[in-house]
Amino acid sequence: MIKQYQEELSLAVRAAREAGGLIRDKIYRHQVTETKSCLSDLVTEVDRQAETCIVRLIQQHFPSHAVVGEEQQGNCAGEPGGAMTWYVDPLDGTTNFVFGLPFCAVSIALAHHGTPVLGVVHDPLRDETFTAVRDGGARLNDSPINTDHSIATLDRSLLVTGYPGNIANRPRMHLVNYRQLIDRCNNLRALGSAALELAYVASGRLTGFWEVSLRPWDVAAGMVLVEEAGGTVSDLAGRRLQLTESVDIAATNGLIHEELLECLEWPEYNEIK
Ligand code: 2AM
Ligand code: CA
Ligand code: CA
Ligand code: CA
Repeated sequence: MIKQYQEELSLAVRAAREAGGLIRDKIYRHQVTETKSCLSDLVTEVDRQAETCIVRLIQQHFPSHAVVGEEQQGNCAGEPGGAMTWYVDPLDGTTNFVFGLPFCAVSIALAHHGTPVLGVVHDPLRDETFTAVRDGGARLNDSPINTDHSIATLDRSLLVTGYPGNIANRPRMHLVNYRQLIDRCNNLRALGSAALELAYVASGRLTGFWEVSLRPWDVAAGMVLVEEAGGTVSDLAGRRLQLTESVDIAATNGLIHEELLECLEWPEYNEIK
């Protein structure tokens, strides 16, 4: 079998580890923070430095590829409109990072005509690198990983969700979903890094994840990880996930997917009401 995207994978791992070094060096120090769209939307020098480091490496090695990064403020490096687009979240879990809560990650994905084909999520504080290439399986460092197929019902599932901070326009939907699921699952967490939470679903540490109003760089890498680890990823209506401006995502071990979706409201529901 011809292994695809191996050069891209090594570069993504190298970039994620370099950026991760910056995060590891700075996490327990005081952070100078700025706010973006609202008071809870934080950014630090480390977010920007890590992104510069990753984008520079990608552009050096793959000058014809487009690169979309969270801190580029809408500017896309490289050639937009081509077949290959990288999605870079240099520091996923900035709020945790700012507070010194050790749960954050670097997330790098490559998409081919909009379909994510490669994902790397690197946790610099535990030195854990989750990788996956489409049709090539998922790994944690050098070992293959799988979603947890020993759990088939919500009442045995450890679920995770998040509050992206920009849900002000959909608070009701968020509370309804939270209320529904807390009653139905074994337990529910909110750990603050969507990329790392998806990597944990891929490696079986969590059974399922949902979150609304995320951005493509939050989910693109984790989506490949979960699918390659044997899980299922969709939007909240069960359709194939598209990397649009705003992303609502459900990702599970596959076995609980339908039951999770049955408990979740999806945005169109609000519009219909
Ligand atoms: P970030 O740390 O890269 O911004 C937390 O639920 C998840 O939502 C994280 O992956 C976080 O990514 C993302 N997120 C997006 N917008 C956010 C915001 N305004 N405040 C906090 N988290 C946000
Ligand atoms: Ca952010
Ligand atoms: Ca993010
Ligand atoms: Ca980020």
